[in-house]
Amino acid sequence: MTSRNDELFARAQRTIPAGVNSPVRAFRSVGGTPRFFTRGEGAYLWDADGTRYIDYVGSWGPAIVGHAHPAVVRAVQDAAAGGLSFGAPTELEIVLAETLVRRMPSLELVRLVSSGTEATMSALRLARGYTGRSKIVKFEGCYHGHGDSLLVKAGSGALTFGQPSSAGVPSAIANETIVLPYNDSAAIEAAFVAEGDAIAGVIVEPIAGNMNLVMPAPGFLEALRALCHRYRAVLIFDEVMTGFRVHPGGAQARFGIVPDLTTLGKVIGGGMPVGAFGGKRAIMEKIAPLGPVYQAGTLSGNPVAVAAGLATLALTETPRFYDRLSRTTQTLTDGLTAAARNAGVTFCAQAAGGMFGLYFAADVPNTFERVMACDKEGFNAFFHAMLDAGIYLAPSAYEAGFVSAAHSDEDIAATIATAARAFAAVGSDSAFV
Ligand code: HOZ
Repeated sequence: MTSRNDELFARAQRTIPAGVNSPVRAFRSVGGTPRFFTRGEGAYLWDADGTRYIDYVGSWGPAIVGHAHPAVVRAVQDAAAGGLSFGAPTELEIVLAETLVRRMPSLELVRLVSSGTEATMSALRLARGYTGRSKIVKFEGCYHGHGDSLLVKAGSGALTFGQPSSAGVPSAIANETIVLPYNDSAAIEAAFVAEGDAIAGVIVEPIAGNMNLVMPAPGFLEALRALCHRYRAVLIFDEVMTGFRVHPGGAQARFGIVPDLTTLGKVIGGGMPVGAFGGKRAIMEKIAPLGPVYQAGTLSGNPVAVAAGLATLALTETPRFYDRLSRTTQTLTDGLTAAARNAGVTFCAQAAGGMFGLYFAADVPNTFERVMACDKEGFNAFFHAMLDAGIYLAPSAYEAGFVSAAHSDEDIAATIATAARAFAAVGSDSAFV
């Protein structure tokens, strides 16, 4: 019998490229039919066939308090009733800026935009405008949205589909991007020695979440900080994913490193389109109309989106919010690791705050090469076994997973029990062990 998901997927492909509005959603890497969701509540999603899933994608990060939290929905309804968009300043956007600055003190000034991609594109332009230099350093497997300068050896969907460097990016732009291996302090030092006076900035995911999940090696972020300081380049932490997800003050607070600029998104919009970039006053003052670097947006600081973000951030400020979120995520990854071991499956997992990585490998990878060496077929088999049993994981071996405050102990236990059956059922498959 054809499912409603199949029907919708066939229909979608008639008018939308590959039937989706963002590539990873197409399930091309794992195969099969994407689920078309009709509803989300707490830790759960329901698809067009009425099937319920425990959700570990969380809209790719924003849903940190779970789906449709009543306080967030109320804030959105109240804001919407007062008008959807004015294209003019509101008090609420000041409150969001004040909240971000309080929680992330490296932000001396912050500007709101509508997506993480916009935030990273603007931060790069600002780094170039501030320094008067043109080259940007990024790391292989890191993804910073789909801006031209950043789609060179990128992670996420670009990596998933084997096109880490996009067609359509002029070589004149790609040539301004220096790509180095993540976690390789010697390589970045060598790049600065060779081209230090041409490097405007270094952009990095302080925990990489778009090539599965890769933690920074001890000393790596410190080396970036010291080198950017020495060569007067702008250090940009892309915290679109990690911001207010791995620590109350983001990855920069977790590791005690102060970047020059930070980009944010996802959690700060609570599921609505909000991004932000901010940092040192002297750099941010180069932004128009204070300075010569232009950036603008009709929907920037949109009142409904800002209301959702503020309500979400307020919910994360309850005592022990991050302790519990981290514990829940750790319980999940410990349980999955134990279930795989019992089934004799080569697998490991790790948690970072409310993010996690799953690896069909003996050891947790700390480089791009080691991520690429993980057993992708094993992941795909596991993904489908879990999906069939009502657990929704990211449909790619190269994406991090996300846990929300709405995931109960029972949800985690049910997920581990399901994984134990999935590992046992497919564990004897040679592609999986
Ligand atoms: N690039 C996003 C994950 N890292 C996926 C965005 C989406 O499909 O919504």
